[in-house]
Order: sequence, then C-alpha cells, then structure tokens
Amino acid sequence: MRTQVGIVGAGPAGLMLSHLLARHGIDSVVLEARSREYVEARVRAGVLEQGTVDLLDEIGVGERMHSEGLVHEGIELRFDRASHRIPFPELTGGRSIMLYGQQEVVKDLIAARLAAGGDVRFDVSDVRLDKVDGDEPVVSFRHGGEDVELHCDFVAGCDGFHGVSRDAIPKSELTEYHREYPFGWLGILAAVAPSADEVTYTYTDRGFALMSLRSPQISRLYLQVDPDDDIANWPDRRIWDELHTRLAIDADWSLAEGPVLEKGITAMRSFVVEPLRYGRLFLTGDAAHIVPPTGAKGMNLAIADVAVLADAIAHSYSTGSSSGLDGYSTTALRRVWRAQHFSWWMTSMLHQFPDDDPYQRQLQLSQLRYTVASQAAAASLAENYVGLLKV
Ligand code: RFL
Ligand code: PHB
Repeated sequence: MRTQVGIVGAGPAGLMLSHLLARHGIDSVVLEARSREYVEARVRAGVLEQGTVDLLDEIGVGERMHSEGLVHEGIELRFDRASHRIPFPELTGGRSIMLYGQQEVVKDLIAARLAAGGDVRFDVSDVRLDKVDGDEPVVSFRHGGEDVELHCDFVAGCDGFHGVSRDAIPKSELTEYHREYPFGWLGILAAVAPSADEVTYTYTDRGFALMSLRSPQISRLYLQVDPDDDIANWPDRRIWDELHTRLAIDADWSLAEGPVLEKGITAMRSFVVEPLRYGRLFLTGDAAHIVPPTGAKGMNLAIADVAVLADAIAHSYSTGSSSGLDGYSTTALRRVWRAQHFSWWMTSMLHQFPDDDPYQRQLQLSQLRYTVASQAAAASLAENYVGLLKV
C-alpha cells in the first residue's frame, strides 16, 4: 500500500493535518490505535484560541462549533476571596477564545474527513515506523486481522505523548527538556449550569481550583490534588465540599452542584523534544511537547504545528525545494517555547507547591495582584491566552 503522507494518530493534530494536506491535493492515511467511539468520547481540552477557530473555519468544519461553542471575551482570576476579570478584546485588538470540547472538534474533523473520502483507520495495532531516515519510510501495522505495510514519502508522528513515533528516532539525535510538577488535576464533568460566566482560575492556600464549562447545562471543574492520589479517595461529596471551600469569595456568590458525569486525575508535566524532525519523520503536538493545562495551550499548539507542517510538505511537492521541511522544527518550536513559558508561568503563579515557604506565597499573591491591577501585565496574560499572532 502507498500514500504520500502516513499519519500516526487521529487526535486533533493527525486529523487536522490530513484535512490541510487534502486541501493541497496531497494524499494521506491516518492510523489510530483506538476505536472511533473512544476518541470521540475522550474528554480533554475545552479552550480554542482564535487561530484554531479560524483554521477550523478555513477547512470548512466550523459550523457546529459556531452554533454550539461559546465565545468568551475574558477570564477571571480569583484570590484573596475576590474575583477579578481580564477582558480580552480590549487588551488584544479584538481577539477572544471559544469554549468547545476537544472531543467535539475531533468528531467534526472525523466526520468531515470521512465524508470527503479520506482514509482514517481506527483500531490498528502493532504500529511500527521503519526507514524514516531513507527516501521511502514504511509504517507497518495490523488492521482487521491483516498485516499491512504502508509506504510513504513522509511520516507524521501525531500519536501523542505515549505514542511510538518519538521512539523511532535514535535517542542520540534528540534533546529532551522536562519538568514534573508535584501535583495533578482532578477534573469533573457535571450536569449543572455553570456558576460562573467565564473560565475562573482560583488561587487559595488549600490549592488551585478551576471553573470551566462545556455548554449552558454542563460544567467542567478542576481541583489541584496530589499527583499520586486515587480517584477512589474522592467521592462526589468530597469533591463538591472542596470546590465550595476553594472557590468561596466575600461577594454574594455560590456554586451550584449537579450529577457528576465523569471524573479523573491527570498528572502535570512540561516536556519538549528537539528537533521535531528526523529524516522524513516529523513530530507534532503531544508526541513532541506537553504543557500543564493551566494555560489551555496543548490542543492549540498541536493544531499550530500541523499548520506549519502542512505548508512545508505542500511547498516541497510544488517546488521540489526542502526549505520548508528544513525550517519546520525551528518555526514550530518558537511557538512551542512561548507556550511552554506561559503555561509554566500560569501554573507557578496559581498552584501551591509543597516545598514553598510563606515568602514564596507572598510572591505569588503579589504577582496575581499586579496581573489584575496593571494594564500592561493584564495585556501580557491576555495576548498569550488568546494566542500570539507573532512569536
Ligand atoms: P492526542 O490527542 O493525544 O492524539 C494522539 C492520538 O494518537 C493515538 N495513538 C496511536 N495511534 C496509532 N498507533 C499508536 N501507537 C498510537 N499511540 C497513540 C491516540 O489514541 C490518540 O488518538 O494528541 P494531539 O493530536 O497532539 O493533541 C494534543 C491534545 O490532545 C492535548 O494537548 C490537549 O488535550 C491538552 N489539553 C488542553 N489543550 C488546550 O489547547 N486547551 C485546553 O483547555 C486543554 N485542557 C488538556 C486540557 C489536557 C488535559 N489532559 C487530560 C491531559 C485539560 C486536560 C485535563
Ligand atoms: C477546560 O475547560 O477543560 C479547561 C479550561 C481552561 C484550562 C484547562 C482546561 O486552562
């Protein structure tokens, strides 16, 4: 079997890449280890930057997002038992964000790709990448009881942090950068109208809490917890009690409770591998870099990577020049490192670190007060949050 670009992974990165290549008349095959039902139900990100929204519109899959997604023109920061708003449009030249679940983006991308006759294979196993440093890389896999060899011009590793693509590159060719955080996020999806109009990031001496939403009827809430904690230690009553305590403010406000539809604990890490290319293999999205979710950047970075990669691949087919492919890693990494810094900064400002002393806590509070009081500081947060045009 042959294609121009073999794409490993049908997350936001792999699916978007397949769409963007098709727009240039370039063939691809997408290989996904999980079932279609599984990837369409996986609850993850919710915040889309303006650039992500624009790209979904450009490839013609933005219709449901505009009818069901919610445009948000700011976020709130809560500390010292008070809420402070960071308004986006006036600080960023009119830009805003969209709240629309990642699994909805994935559903829309899959439906549109299949409707256009795209080749997306779910439930594949034993995916292996060979000869990626030669002229014709091969992706072998098992599907429907058969062993298949897919010969490609290029391979895109879009298979997330635990995928196989990164491991196809010799360790000696890569530099890895890591940071582990001494906490995780316990996240719930609850069938209750959101108690806040906007995404609300909360700093308290008991740890971070976040209120977000998926629709006018569905709330998404998070609590900072020990990364090794077991979700079995968190019956719904304990989760709501802790949310009430951390989110409390002096103004007249209360948190509405509802049935918990889903819950889980995620560890937090920062990770980058460089370069993003080895021969004809290109790494994108979570396969190459991870940010803690505090900056809401992960999915947006995955989409930004494949926008650069699709243009580079198209340029190489249309001109025969490798200049775009040669520049992919450096270009994509500029945005990646900006998002790494922003995500680390938001995480450091808002969480309790077990080893922090009272001096460090005062620094966090001072940074929060400055961020909401100074137009320059608020604008810096806002322009990073909605997504920078230039990096
Ligand atoms: P994905 O989505 O992990 O997709 C990779 C796909 O590859 C498949 N796969 C394989 N397929 C074939 N063969 C193999 N050997 C394979 N191994 C794996 C997997 O099944 C999967 O389908 O990576 P991608 O496309 O790079 O997208 C990255 C995003 O998913 C991720 O960065 C975001 O979810 C991060 N994130 C957020 N990002 C945002 O932009 N805004 C947010 O508000 C936001 N909130 C979050 C988040 C992530 C969270 N968790 C759970 C980590 C909130 C949370 C709690
Ligand atoms: C979410 O809605 O899931 C969400 C919002 C903001 C974040 C992370 C996750 O920073």
